[in-house]
Amino acid sequence: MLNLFVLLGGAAAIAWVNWYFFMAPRAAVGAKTSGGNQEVTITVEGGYSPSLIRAKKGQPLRLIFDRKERSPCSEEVVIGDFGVRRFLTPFEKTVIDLRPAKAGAYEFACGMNMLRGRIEVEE
Ligand SMILES: [Cu+2]
Repeated sequence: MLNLFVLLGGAAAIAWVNWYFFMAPRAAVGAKTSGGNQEVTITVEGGYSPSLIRAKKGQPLRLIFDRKERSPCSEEVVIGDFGVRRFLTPFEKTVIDLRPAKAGAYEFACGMNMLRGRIEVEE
């Protein structure tokens, strides 16, 4: 009987972790635009905040990663679709300039693919 509870508890914990990391609702933040340049600052601390970014296609998009921790998990950011893999210095801002040519969803993640975010590029 006790074993069953342990098993159920474990299953519930796994389900929660999956929901938290992959399905929890996230508020989208639109990149600020000035003179055709889009810019958004992303705080890196146990995750990306915001983790869902909206941008317009065909316009330069500047992501400013503001890393507020030393945790090895977040030391690299990877934006596969743009061929970007960059080291984020702790307690500094790292600028990554993109120019999304096509509408679509582009994932970014830490080097281990644990922390995740998404850029949604609209027409
Ligand atoms: Cu990581």
